[in-house]
Amino acid sequence: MNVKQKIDKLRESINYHNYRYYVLDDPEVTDSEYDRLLRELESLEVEHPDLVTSDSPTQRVGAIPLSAFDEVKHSVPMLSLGNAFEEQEVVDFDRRARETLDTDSIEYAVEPKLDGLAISLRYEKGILVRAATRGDGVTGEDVTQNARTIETIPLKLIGKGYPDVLEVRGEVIMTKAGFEQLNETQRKNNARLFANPRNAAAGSLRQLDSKITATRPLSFYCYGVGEVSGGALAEKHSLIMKQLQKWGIRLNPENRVVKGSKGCIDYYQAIQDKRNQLPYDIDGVVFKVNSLSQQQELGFVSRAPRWAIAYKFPAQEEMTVLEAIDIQVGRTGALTPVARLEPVLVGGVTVSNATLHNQDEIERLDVRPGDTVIVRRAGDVIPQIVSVVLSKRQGESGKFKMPSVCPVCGSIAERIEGDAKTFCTGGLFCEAQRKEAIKHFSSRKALDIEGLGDKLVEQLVDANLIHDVADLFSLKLEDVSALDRMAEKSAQNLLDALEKSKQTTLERFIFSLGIHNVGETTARTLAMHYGSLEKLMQADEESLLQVTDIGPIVAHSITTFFSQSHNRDVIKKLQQENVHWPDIEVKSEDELPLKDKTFVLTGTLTEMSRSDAKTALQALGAKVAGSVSKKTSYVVVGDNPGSKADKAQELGVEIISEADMLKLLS
Ligand code: 9MJ
Repeated sequence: MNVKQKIDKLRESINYHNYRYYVLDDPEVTDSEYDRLLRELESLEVEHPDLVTSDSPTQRVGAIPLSAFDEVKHSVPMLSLGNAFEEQEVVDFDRRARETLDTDSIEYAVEPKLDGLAISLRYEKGILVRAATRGDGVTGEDVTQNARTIETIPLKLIGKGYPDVLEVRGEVIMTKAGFEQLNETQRKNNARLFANPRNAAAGSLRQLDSKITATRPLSFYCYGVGEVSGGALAEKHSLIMKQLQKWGIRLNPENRVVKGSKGCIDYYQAIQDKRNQLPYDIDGVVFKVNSLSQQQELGFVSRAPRWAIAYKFPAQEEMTVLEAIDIQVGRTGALTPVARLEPVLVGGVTVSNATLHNQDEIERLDVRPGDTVIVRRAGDVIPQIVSVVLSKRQGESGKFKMPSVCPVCGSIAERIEGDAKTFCTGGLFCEAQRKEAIKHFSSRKALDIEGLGDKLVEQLVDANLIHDVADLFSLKLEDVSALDRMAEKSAQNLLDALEKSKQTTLERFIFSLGIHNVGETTARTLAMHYGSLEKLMQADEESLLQVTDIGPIVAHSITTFFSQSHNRDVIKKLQQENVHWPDIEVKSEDELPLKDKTFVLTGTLTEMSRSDAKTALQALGAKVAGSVSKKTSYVVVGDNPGSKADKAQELGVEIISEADMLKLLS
């Protein structure tokens, strides 16, 4: 086989696997096998650039950015659809069609109505030569470069028998999951958020730089054809769709064929019931007379066919007035602004609240009490405010600002740089956080109170038996055994476990306080550095910044926590209940046990993350390096270690397991 034949074979194989994966949703090879084929093709093409063709599966991205889109005149206009909002309109549509056709019953091809952007893909001799948006139906924009980056759009048809010219029409969409992910990335990059998947799909397809489009999770479903010449297609819409599928075009798996208006209405119901489970947004269903000769007989009114109709679901977006912005304190202490709305029916459900996420979101929307807003409810998700109708803003309501104290407990509420959320710093004290704080306090890595699970904490708080963590230690046997499903024996076990937990370690105690940004590793570092709680409580930010791996955010969280009298009160109460620990002899830098030792970590650790292991090693004076050299003292090998383990062997550096490292740490 010569190189050209090899390349052709690889392309054919990749196109076939794309078809199995995207069109049939039934892959024949693993992702890694697919990647291997693609890489093999890529490297052959690098060696033989003269053999690269534009329909090669390696050539999806790469064109240089455009300054504007060219216009494309559609050779066959792209249709719009008439709408029905009520059952009666569907019944009337079917009756009119039956009368025109002089028949008792009509067969319909029925499809979900995807909420994306219509696109026309022109294949000439099986090669994608142009992609155009719908535009006004007569003239659209040439988005070929962008469409080529969408993996569900084949660059080349597979199989045989397709017409010389075949325009495939359908919808470019973004899945709900893809949309959420994209907005998450946009949020992280401080970039503009998209209001809904449709806008995100539109914004992504209409990028002048196709490299950006390539990063966006777009996909394509076909629902019709435009120009067909140099070959003929089947006599029914549903059969044409099946032909296209065989040539590698993706169809919606929900497409069906039904009889009469009853079949159409039943389908509408079935899809509506499924709407929230579908991975993409739809705004209704489409009914199409299946027979092409019947379609021809029915003809058009202006640009909408008399043989098709869209039956729309109730809208998911409505307009209403934002009455106020309230603050809710979550179980983790996060302060979340909540929009109180004048109640409005959205998609059949009355909406009176919507989340506003955080200060950034409020600023992005520039939403103020009194504003008229667009509210969107998609499925089960919490309703969102999409935008403000600025033209309806009256007077000058001030911009909204997050409060500086927690509305539940009055503790300082803080937004730390780099975090979008504002948090209450009341920790142990805040009623909103009470249950979570107590669960954390008793958890395995904190005071490790055996038998005090999440359910029991909730019962104890709900029964008003405890208000803060210190109250745990004054629980009485009769109180506990009176709880649901609590026999005297297990109540006594709990009291014993509480008694036992009083003897703890400094690092566990620091961790148990639930100070923001202080996890178990930081707690250990602090314990080792300060040796006693008193010293830690007295430390100022400057002192804290001297501690290994403690930066300004963590330092600030710690000083804020201890600066609040109610937090100090709870600690005092705990000590009065005889929660105690031995102080730690603080070693100077020179005395640290792993001083002069250099560690390299490789592979996945199971007991702690690599970064926690690094901090723990550093706390004992060790250095942690990124690569193995003769100076390395130990290479710690986790699961699936990389080449560092081989290098260690080569250099004769001692290799130890994660368990060995934990022994050194303890
Ligand atoms: C959508 N948007 O899903 C049509 N559509 O047919 C389906 N749109 C359509 N069909 C003719 N499934 C014109 C538009």
